[in-house]
Amino acid sequence: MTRSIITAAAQVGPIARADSRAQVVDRLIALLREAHARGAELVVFPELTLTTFFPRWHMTDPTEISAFFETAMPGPQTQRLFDVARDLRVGFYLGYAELAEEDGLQHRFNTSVLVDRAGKMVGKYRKIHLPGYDAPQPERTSQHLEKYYFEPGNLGFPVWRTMGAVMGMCICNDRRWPETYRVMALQGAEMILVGYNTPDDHTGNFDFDSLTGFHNQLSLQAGAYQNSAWVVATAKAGLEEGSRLIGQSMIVAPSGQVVAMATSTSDEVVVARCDLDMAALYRRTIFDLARHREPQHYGLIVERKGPVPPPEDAQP
Ligand code: CDT
Repeated sequence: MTRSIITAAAQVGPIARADSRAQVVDRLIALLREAHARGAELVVFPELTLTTFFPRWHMTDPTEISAFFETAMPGPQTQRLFDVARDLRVGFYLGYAELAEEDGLQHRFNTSVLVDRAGKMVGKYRKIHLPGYDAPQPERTSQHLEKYYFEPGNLGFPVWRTMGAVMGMCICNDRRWPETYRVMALQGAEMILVGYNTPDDHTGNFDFDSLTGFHNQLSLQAGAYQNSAWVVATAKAGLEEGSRLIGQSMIVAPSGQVVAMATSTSDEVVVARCDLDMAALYRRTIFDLARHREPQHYGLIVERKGPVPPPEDAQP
């Protein structure tokens, strides 16, 4: 019997700094309803879906910063979205800025949650690979201050058996790192859900920035193929407060093929039926991790941050 989940990437166009949560949630509900009308059982929203991409600004006033964060999920502003999704029996991934209290201390994370078709919160992920800087860079024309606003996630890359599949989550920059997919694939992930906000000037070097769309696709397709998983990737897109966020929301099959892609940088839903047996086929054959993966022969994997230094006698 074929196992499949009809899945939507619900791309969100620009959100202005002045837009209220209510305005954004209205847009998300409209996208959710459209996805449902097109048969979707699972909808993936972007990273930091509920506000403009605020790490582009250096704010110092704690009250101003807190306004971009959620202390509860669902909270008073987002409960409507959860209610509509439950009534329509649609599961979803939602990215948001989380203000958490742990061990009596406040922590800020770039977070996503996974909610099943009955409205139950299945899982939470906190972004591990935070890009950018922890302080403004005066020489740069645009800022990216995720390391200033967030701590690296402390939940690892868990996977969940839900909605008839094994699913994992990651957030934006995580999608560029092979470890992200591999850690989830080693736990059996069949679907990897990711939201992103990617400005087209993010390296500050035009040689690289001109390849932003290519690198987005390359990362998602390689991650899907090398790990035999569906990858559902959703952008916040368009000209947002002077920043050009790429779109290209896409659904990638375990074959590495892109089966659906957004054509705009506005609110847009793309839908595909994700056949989970396709993930199983690759994992039984070319990427049978138990039979073909050889970690004992890879040499020492050093658990350290940054590159491994070359051997002493290496030629320059
Ligand atoms: N949000 C996010 O992670 N964006 C990064 C680009 C910014 S790097 C300064 C990304 O990897 O798409």
